[in-house]
Amino acid sequence: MASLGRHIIVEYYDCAPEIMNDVVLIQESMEGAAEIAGATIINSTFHHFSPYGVSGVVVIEESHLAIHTWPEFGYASVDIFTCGEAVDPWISYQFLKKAFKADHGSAVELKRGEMALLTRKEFDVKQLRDDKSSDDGSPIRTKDIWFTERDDKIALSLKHDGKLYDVQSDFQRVEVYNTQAYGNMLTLDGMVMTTEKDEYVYHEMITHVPLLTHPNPKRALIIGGGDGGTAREMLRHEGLDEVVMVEIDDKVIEACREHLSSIASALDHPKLNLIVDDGIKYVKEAASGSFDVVVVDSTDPVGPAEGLFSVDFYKEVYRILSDDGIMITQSESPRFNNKVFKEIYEVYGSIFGKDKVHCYLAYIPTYPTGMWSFSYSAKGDAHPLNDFNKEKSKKFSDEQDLSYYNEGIHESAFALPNFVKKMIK
Ligand code: SPD
Repeated sequence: MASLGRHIIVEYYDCAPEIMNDVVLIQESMEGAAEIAGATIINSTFHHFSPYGVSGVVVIEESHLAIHTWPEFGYASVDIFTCGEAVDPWISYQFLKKAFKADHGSAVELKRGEMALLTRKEFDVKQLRDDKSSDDGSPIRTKDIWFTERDDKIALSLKHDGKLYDVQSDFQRVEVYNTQAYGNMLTLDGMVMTTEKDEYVYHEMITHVPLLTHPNPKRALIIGGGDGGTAREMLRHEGLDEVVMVEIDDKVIEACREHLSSIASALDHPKLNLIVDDGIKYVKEAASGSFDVVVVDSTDPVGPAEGLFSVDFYKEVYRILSDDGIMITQSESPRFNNKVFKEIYEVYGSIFGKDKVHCYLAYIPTYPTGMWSFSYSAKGDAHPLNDFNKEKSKKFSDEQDLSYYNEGIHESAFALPNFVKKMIK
């Protein structure tokens, strides 16, 4: 052997872009490439980046295989480094070229640790060795796949066991991941929308605050909310006669019915009128004064939800509210989306009147920064603190066995940190 190891540095061009963005398939291919070459896998870690791109490494007893992909160029850069004679890295190279459907590839081989240049050092090998008495000698294999929602400056990563749903709808990429910490998770265009384990914070806060403040809500409208969580919470309020929900994307509903059934559990409720259509159009065509509560349960202001953040849309919402009606919106993270946050509060103030608009907060670990805001805007005089009935709220929370909302949370959610107060002053 003329060297300790062989390192081939590989370029794969014109690969299938959808493969270059499929973290599960890439991980399986990289592990397959290691195994077919005769390597022993110890561990592998892969990340999917939002909106696209995959990085990962497979650690093998004989060294490692690493990858980074650029789906937008159909390109992958790969390192295959093997030590000893037993593993042939060129077998991995050929395997991956096929797996990635690469039109062409190129590779250079470097000899690592030229024997001619190495001198064996004298040392006591026993002292450097781990105590092996407690293990049976076989490597423990572990596997990590990560979903990452990434912005320019911050990222949120969640480890998962694979993707359960992946459809490009007419509006957005709809995916469901099986995360290890938060259960099944819905993402739209690579952004976390809801997870089984923390969804209750968002859905309880977006519904019970207005419904326990309004004196006698009868008709409620949800714009968006295709996962069904907001509808599920609303339908706990027996006084409501009807809940209309207008979701633009039937694939979101399909994904959640199939994989987030605890959130989508009320989508067939007899009082729910579920409409698959454009919420902006629905609001424009709805009769004036026809809803007591309107909840805008939207995605972030990019893609299909952009129009839900416009002045014209909120003016229409104002029009369709009854005289003492309340509008609630998810109003992003004050820290993370500070520009949008400031702008929308200005708009709400200009439509409802400054003193009729209030911001409240909740803590949602899977959203950027964890601090999330909701806006409360009243057409009439319903004040979220002066007009809410503490006893009724406590009774409701106890009877319904809620996980987040209670009378104390209702009040304290409106206590804002100074930096948030300044932003909406
Ligand atoms: N960045 C996350 C914003 C998500 C807001 N909507 C979530 C929908 C849950 N029903």
